[in-house]
Amino acid sequence: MKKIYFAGSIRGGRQDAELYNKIITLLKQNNIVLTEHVGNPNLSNLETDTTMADAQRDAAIYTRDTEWLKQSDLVIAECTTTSHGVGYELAYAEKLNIPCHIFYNKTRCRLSAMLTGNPYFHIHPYTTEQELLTLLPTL
Ligand code: 6IA
Repeated sequence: MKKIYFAGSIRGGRQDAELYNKIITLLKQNNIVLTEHVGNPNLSNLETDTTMADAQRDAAIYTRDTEWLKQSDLVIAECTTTSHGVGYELAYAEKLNIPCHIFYNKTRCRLSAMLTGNPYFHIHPYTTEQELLTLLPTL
């Protein structure tokens, strides 16, 4: 089974969280998804947990996520909602030579030229959710 790092917006905005959840559920049928939390609809509440200092928590997230990236065989990113973190993860994965597939809804956003202009990335514009979900098992 492939280890997949799924990347989707968290602080960039959670409007596509339900879609992330569907993608993760589908990918989990035949793969290990290292980043299941990205599809968690309650993540915004967890994010406001004040039991740990912000800097300490963010450092722990960065360390854990970059460790997972290093272990992954494939990165799949849903980029319709713009996210600094997802952009960073894609650049990080490129440096590690991990194949990266980027999906975005072309009726809702225009992807950054830093992604579309880089031939390293496999970019999949889509118009309907179904189109995206049908493409996933072919990767
Ligand atoms: O800039 P963003 O927050 O939108 O970046 C989203 C990306 O960064 C995702 O693909 C994640 O892999 C990673 N990331 C950002 N924040 C978190 C996070 N937050 N947990 C895990 N990965 C993250 C806190 C969760 C909570 C349980 C306290």
